[in-house]
Amino acid sequence: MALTVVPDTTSAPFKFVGKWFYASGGAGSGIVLGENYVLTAAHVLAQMGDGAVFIPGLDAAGSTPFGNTSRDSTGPNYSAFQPGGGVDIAAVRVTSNTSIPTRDIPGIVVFYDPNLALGNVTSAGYPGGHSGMYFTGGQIVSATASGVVSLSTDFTVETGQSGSPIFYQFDGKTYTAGVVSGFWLDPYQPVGTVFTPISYAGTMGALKSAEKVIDPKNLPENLIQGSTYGETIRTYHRSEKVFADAGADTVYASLGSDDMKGGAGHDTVHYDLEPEPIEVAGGGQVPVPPFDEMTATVKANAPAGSVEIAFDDQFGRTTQRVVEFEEIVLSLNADTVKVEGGAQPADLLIDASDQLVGDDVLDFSGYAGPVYLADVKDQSGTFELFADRDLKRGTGLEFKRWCCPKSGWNSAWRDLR
Ligand SMILES: [Ca+2]
Ligand SMILES: [Ca+2]
Ligand SMILES: [Ca+2]
Repeated sequence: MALTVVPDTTSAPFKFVGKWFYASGGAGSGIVLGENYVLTAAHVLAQMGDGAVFIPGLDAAGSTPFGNTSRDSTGPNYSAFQPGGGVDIAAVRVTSNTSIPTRDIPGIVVFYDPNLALGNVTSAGYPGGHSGMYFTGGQIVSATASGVVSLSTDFTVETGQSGSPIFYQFDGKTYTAGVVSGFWLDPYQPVGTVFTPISYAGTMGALKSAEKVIDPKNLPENLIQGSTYGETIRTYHRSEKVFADAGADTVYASLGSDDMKGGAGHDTVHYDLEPEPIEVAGGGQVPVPPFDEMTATVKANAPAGSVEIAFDDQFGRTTQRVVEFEEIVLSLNADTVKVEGGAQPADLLIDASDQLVGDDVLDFSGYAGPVYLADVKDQSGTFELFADRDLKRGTGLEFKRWCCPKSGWNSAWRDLR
């Protein structure tokens, strides 16, 4: 669509879009990405210089409804730049977020196959030949594996719009899929860069430097869209919605109130990797308890095996929901695994990593579906395991011993070997 003036730059998502004023003259566009970060094109970062100023919501009259902020040259930034039409995306550290509420910022969407981004997108930015913020839209018509996208020629891009967000709608919400990089002439061809798992990891790493002390409930929620192939999906400190889709997928859990859907295929979610330590204001690090005091509950009457995983982090109790996962690998600190009636995962595997101790509980007494246990044993004498029927041993897994039906559970441990 032709460039259309944004009538109200204080409405979402436009209030997060802003104009970069380079230190030595010149200008670009960008969007507030998170606490103390602005997303833009890497070539905009390369040109802006120290002291560049970013003004979100700037309108044609020159009013600055959310104040302004400036580049924090001490970083850390994330920048991926392949000059000459390649990857061109950057997360730039700024000195403050002005007065914009962090939680209302559009989340990031990352596609494990960039071709999944094909389709309708929109953008807003600051074309240099006009005053004020302008809106445009069109389609992503092709994408490379590294996330370089070609936009339809009706997606109008002029000088100055470099670094404008590419907005993607999903489920009624606006997400930021990447940025406008620029355009080719003769023939006219607007181009951009969308997030890939690599740039998402780098961006989340930079964001974490500012967001690690913020409860994920007060941060935007990101969207991770897997492909129809099996893949390894890593999650980060923000709350994330994960659609692993078809294929045998492996997801590594992290912090935040994540919702994960495994889709078709034999899918595994790991809660056994320690989250990165948290750096605290004033210096020093606090190790994050590795999914401490964890409970896993298969909810009653949940369709297709909805499992709630709860753990304690530095912000208190966090609950994540996983559905359509066949294997759940728990941390060494798993304390309660309670499987209630109604849910029917195809094969629920609990890997307790040989560390259930003390008053830990494994309770399958109300569950009718198949449950596989790996590496579970009593280490200190009071571990309880309830089961109304035979449990099963996972293929190739070390299965120690199991207990009899609940009615006589403490009478006879059995050795499966
Ligand atoms: Ca997949
Ligand atoms: Ca997360
Ligand atoms: Ca899958």
